Amino acid sequence: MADTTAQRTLVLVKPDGVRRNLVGEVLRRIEAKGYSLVALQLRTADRELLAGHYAEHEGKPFYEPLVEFMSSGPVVAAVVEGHRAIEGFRSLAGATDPTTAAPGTIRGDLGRDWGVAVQQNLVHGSDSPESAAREIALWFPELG
Ligand code: RTP
Ligand code: MG
Repeated sequence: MADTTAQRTLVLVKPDGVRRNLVGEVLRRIEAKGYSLVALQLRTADRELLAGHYAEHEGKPFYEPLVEFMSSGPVVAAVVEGHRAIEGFRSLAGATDPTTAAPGTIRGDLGRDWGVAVQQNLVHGSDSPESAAREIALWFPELG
């Protein structure tokens, strides 16, 4: 029977994760969970792409520093597929704030937010099927 729970989600390894050579570790955790990579790229995002990606946060106090940080170096963007992958990857990532993210999660195990803003939390994952579709179309228009 076809798996009707299969989903695609957009994952980013943020500039702090790439700078700290944690790309392999993040992808390892994704694959170990049983998810598959559908698309993968390394690129430095421009402000236009990030404005689309973070449209929901425009106007919030952390928006400008977030866009500044996210365009400060290359990110790895991946389309990840699997059983309830949207919720599942957010569970792998852990809470937004690395200090309080649970041990066993990417942010909880690997996050180093001391002395820096909470925005440096290594990864992004889409938060709903609607966000996933929108974000995948932004980062990988060829998949549309
Ligand atoms: P993400 O979108 O990156 O997967 O993270 P999230 O859902 O856990 O967090 P969200 O609320 O969507 O916020 C997006 C990113 O903005 C930065 N942020 N900074 N108070 C702050 O300084 C603050 N709040 C959020 C984080 O990088 C967060 O991941
Ligand atoms: Mg979010």
